[in-house]
Amino acid sequence: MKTLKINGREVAFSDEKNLLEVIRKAGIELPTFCYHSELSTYGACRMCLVEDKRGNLIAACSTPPREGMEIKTHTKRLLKQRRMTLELILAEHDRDCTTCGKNGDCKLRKLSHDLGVEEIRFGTKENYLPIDDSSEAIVRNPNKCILCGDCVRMCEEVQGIGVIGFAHRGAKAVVTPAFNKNLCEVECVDCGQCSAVCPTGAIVVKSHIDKVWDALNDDNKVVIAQIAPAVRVAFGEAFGLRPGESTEYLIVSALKAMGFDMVFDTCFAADLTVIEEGHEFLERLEKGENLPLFTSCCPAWVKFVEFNYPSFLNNLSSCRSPHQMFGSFTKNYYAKELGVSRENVYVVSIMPCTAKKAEAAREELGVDGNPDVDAVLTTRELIRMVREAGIVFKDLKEEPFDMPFGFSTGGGIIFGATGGVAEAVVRTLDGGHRRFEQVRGSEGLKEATIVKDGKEIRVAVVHGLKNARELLEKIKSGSVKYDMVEVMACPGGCVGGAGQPSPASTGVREERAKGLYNIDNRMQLARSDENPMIKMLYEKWLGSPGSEVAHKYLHTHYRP
Ligand code: HC0
Ligand code: SF4
Repeated sequence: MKTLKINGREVAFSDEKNLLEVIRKAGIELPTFCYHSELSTYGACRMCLVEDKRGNLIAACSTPPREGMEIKTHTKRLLKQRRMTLELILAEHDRDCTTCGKNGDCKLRKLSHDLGVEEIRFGTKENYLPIDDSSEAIVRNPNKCILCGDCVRMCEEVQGIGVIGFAHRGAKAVVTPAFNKNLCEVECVDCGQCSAVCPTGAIVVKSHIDKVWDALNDDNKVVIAQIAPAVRVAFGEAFGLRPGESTEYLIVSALKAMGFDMVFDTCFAADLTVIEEGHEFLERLEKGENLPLFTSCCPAWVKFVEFNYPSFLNNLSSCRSPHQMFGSFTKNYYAKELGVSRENVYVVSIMPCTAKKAEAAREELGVDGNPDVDAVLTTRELIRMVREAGIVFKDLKEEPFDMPFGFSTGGGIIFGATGGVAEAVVRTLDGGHRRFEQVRGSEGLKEATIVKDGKEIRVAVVHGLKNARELLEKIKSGSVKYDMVEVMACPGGCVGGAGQPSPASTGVREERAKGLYNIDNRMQLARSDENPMIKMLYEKWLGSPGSEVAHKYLHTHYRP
C-alpha cells in the first residue's frame, strides 16, 4: 500500500489519477473551478495549489500522487494565494450577484464567501461584452466567464460537438462560438451540459418562469402540467432528500398549491410512445427498411443527427417525444373533452432537460403558431418557483396525479435513465413479464439481443453525444449492425439532464437511475401496452397504432 502525508497525516492511495483526488478522498474539499473528474485536466484556475515540503506551490489537479510525498493544503501562504486568485477573477467579473441567474448556485460567489474575500483591490470591470440570448435553451454572458474552460471541454470531450472555444489572448481572452457567432448560428444542440458545468452565471438556462406565472394568473387559461420521469428522483435533492428518492406526489402537491389546474405524468405519454414506436419498429423490421431505428425522444440527439448525419434522418423514429405527444393530445383531443379552445389550454412540461425548450419552439410541433407545449420548466426552475411561492417543502402532503393521463406503467417510468426507452420497447415486443437489465448501467455503449418470433433483434444503447458519434461512424462503415439504437444526449440519460439540481457528489446520476428502477419495481404493470388509459385513448381517439390520426398528431418529420 502506498502512502503520502497530507497536513502531517498519513493517507493511503492506490490508483487515484492525481493528488487532488487523494486529497478529496481524505475529506478535504480543495476548491477548484476548472477540475471535473469526467473531463480532461486543464490546470488553469490555480485554486487547488498545495505546498510541498520544499515550499514549492504545485497544482494538485495536475500532479500525480507519489509515495512519500508530504504536502500541506492550508498554509498561510496558500490561503493568501487563493484569496488573491479570487480577487483577480472578481476584478474582471460582472458583480451583479443579487440578480444573476446563478444566484445561490454560483461557485465563485460561494468560494469568495467561504474563503473570506472581503474587498477587491484591483478595480472594477469596465469592458462589457454583449450577452448572447439567441438560443432557445441557454443564455451566454461572457462578462461572467472566468475562463475555466469547463464548458469548452464538456462540449468537445463529452458531447463531441465543440461549438464553443477560446478566442483572443491575455485580457481579451473569451469563450465564444467560432467567429464570434451567436449560439443559434452554430451547431449547438441545446443539451445545456455546458451550463451544468459552468461554475458561474456565464452560461445559464433560459428561464420560462415568468411566462408560467403569467399563465397561472390568467383566469382564462386552464394550466396543465406534466412531470418527466427523471424530475421525480432529483427534485428532493434541493430540499435535503437523497438523490433517487421519489417525490412525484409531493411535486403534484406543490404544483396544485401554485395554482396548476391539472397535473399529469409524462410517463403516460412515454407508454404511448412505446406503442407507436414499437409498431413502427415492427413495420420497418418486416420491410427491412430504415434500420436500425433510432429513438427520437431526445431533442438534442435529433438536432445532432439533423446537423451532422442527414443521411441517417430516415432512421430516426418519426414518433414525437413523449412530452410533445402529451402536448399534442392535450391540445388536439383533451381540450375538446374539456370544452376549452386549444389557445386557452396552457401546457407546461416539467423536465430535467434544456433541449426540450428548443424542441417545444419547433414550428411543426404546434398549430398556426400556437405551440403544443407552451413552456418548459427545468427541475431547477420548478424548485425556484416553489421557493418563490413560499411553499414549505416539509409541510407538503402527497397528492395523486390527475386522471386519465396520470396513470403509467413501469415502462414509462424507466424512460428517464439511459437504456430505459429501449428496455420499455423490448418489454412490449417480448410481451411477457421480463425486465431486460442488459441495457442498464452507466457504460457508454450497452448491447442486448432478444429473440422475437425466432428472429434476433439487436439493440444498442448510448448516452453522451461523443459516444453516439462513434457508434454512428461504426454503423456507417458497416463494422457493427443493429436493429434498434437508443441515444440520449446527456450522460446517464435524462437523470443527468442539464436542468437537474447540480450534483453535490459523484454517483448522483446512478442513484437517480436506481430510484427510477425502484419505482418501476413497485408498479403494478411493467409493460406500456398494458396501460388501460392508453387503450382508452386508442378506442376514443386514435384508432390503432400507426393510424392516420396517430400519424397526424403523434409523429413528426425532421429537417435535413
Ligand atoms: Fe426524458 Fe422523455 S425520458 S426525454 O429523458 O423519451 O427530458 O425524464 O421527459 O419527452 O417520457 C427528458 C426524462 C422525458 C420525453 C419521457 C422521453
Ligand atoms: Fe455545446 Fe451542448 Fe453547450 Fe450547445 S448546449 S454549446 S452543444 S454543450
